[in-house]
Amino acid sequence: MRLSQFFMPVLKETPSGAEIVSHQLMLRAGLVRQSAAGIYSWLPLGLRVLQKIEAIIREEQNKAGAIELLMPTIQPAEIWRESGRYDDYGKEMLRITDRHDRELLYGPTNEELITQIFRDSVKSYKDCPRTLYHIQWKFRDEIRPRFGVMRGREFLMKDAYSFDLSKEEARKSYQKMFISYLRTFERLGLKAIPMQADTGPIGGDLSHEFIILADTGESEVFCHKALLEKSALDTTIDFDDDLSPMMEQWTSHYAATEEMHDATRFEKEVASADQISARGIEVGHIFYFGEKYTKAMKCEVQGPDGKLVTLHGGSYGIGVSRLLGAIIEASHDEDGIIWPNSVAPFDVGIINLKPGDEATDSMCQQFYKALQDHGLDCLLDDTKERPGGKFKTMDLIGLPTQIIVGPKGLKNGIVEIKSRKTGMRQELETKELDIVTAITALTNKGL
Ligand code: P5A
Repeated sequence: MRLSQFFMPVLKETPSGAEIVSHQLMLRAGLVRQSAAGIYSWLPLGLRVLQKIEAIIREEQNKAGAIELLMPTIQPAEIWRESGRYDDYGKEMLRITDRHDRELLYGPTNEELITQIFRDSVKSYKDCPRTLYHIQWKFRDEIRPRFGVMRGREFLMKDAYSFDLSKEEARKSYQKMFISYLRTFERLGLKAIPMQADTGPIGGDLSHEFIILADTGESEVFCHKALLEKSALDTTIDFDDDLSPMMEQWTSHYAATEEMHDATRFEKEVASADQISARGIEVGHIFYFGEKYTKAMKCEVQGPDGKLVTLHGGSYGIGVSRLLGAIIEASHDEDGIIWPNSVAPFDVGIINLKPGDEATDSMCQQFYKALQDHGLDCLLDDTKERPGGKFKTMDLIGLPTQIIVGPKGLKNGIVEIKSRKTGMRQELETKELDIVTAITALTNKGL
């Protein structure tokens, strides 16, 4: 993409009213614009990141055996009456009446709708277990939408729902999602800690929140330090294997959200040097709720013995749009965003220091083409802005690698490569012209 032809309205000043750094940077870097309180338009740069996050989530859901479908944003009120949640949900639910006076709502979550679909389509134990998911916009009329996309009213969620024949089987489905979440967040460049959590309006008796530690987080959390050093990507995982040993490794240390925190237990189980008490951002939340929805909505199948079995359910959410904010909170400096490679809107930014200079234009073009040919996405700054402004913008939008090309360097046969993360710069001779291989090597070395 050429910046001169792109749509990337960056702001020089920090907009007033944006309280936390991720919100400020999302506005300044031209990722989102507010349309109404807690409702955002996704500008091209922000949309690219959102789509990259979605792709990683989708890959990991599929690996764990979940199957994608797509449910609508608008749901009929009657299924929520069936489950008994229509009145409970209160003012957070956006209720709509259509021209025929039918009651509809903008879905805040989809337990009811998926249970209806499953109930009406699956009749036999042979079609269980199944975990179905979608990535769809939700609406919750939060009293205090704040911090930009972190607590929005309209927000994008990945929500999965499992249907099993027994509690025992349901626990296995829960474990698959639990491990899949650890892998997902790690691929997004985040250290997410699973913590015992409260089930709130979703219900049930087993639940974990996945928490990113950040000073600007909305909840207070408590855990053992060891959880910060673990990785779920170290080992290859077969989701058909028994996942209990791996679960055990992650759940044996103390980790709890404020609602579930037990100070006495914390003191007893964790040496004071290992205690972490911090603020956190909830990027995922999983629930096992058994027969809560399936019983009320008569979601049952015929078992092997011909008797009807009420299915056991769980639901599993990831805050897709919130993740942009969380990633930025976890990865930025005073100059701007530092995107992890896996979600960066472009892999490389090329800065043309003197558009119009023939040699410079031609070298930029060569890089641009060679990188694209190697499957790397490039943003080429070919605008007339002065160099200082270009450097600032490139740092602000946080692409992992920058290539700086100008007439002076070229006279000496040199371009500069800069890593956004480390700030390290390296000169590269233009005559060693397998330049992309050179960049790839440098990037892998963590330049
Ligand atoms: C699980 C999936 C549920 O709704 N039903 C379907 C269950 N869980 S949850 O915890 O309420 O939400 C799941 C995740 O969505 C994100 N989230 C939000 N993101 C932005 N703005 C909001 N107002 C908002 N509310 C929830 C969180 O990441 C949460 O973990």
